[in-house]
Amino acid sequence: MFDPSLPLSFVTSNPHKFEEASFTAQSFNLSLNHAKQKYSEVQADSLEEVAMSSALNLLGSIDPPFFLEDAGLFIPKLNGFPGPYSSYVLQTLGNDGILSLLSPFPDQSDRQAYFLSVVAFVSDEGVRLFKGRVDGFISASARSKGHGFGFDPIFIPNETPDFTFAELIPSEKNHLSHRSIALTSLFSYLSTVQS
Ligand code: ITT
Repeated sequence: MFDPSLPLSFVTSNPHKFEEASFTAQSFNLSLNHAKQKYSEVQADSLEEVAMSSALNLLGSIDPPFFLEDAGLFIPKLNGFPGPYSSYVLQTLGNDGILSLLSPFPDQSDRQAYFLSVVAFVSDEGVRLFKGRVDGFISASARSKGHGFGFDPIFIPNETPDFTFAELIPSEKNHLSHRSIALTSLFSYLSTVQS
């Protein structure tokens, strides 16, 4: 059972992720508490494994209910790279590094990419995973109007082929994003189990 009058914590060190999640929560009349902390993540081949193991690790130190999210950018032409290693790759190669890796492949069909989000919701009843995916392609160069974060300047969702995520205003990104899809699924579930 979930009591919507109690605060629901989102454990994340990333203020952009928290802002986006709060935006989605508003449409469900939920308010989120930012449990701002960096937690250790296992190295694994799937976001599901990373999210599940992070949730189980945090169970000892944070009172449920809470949720966390593991997200990543997947590029099929690069065999799914950077995928679960997105954080490390963004810090080391950056968006320019991804653009360089794809520079031999100018055709849009070779530049397909998708973001995945796996949200792990922890309650007294255990851990439940919710997923979201948005498909698009990698731009020829980084483009931003100052919105978004991370890989947003190089990711163009299929629904807005002229704009990167970083060129969309927050409500437009939120309408399409992997994160809002996963969280809409979590918040819809919560509305069915309210006490
Ligand atoms: P927490 O783990 O503390 O929540 P994080 O920033 O490390 O924060 P993730 O592991 O989920 O979050 O994200 C992996 C990387 O992917 C990270 O470098 C993000 O900046 C990037 N990323 C995640 N979601 C994104 C999005 O919606 N747009 C652009 N980049 C994103």
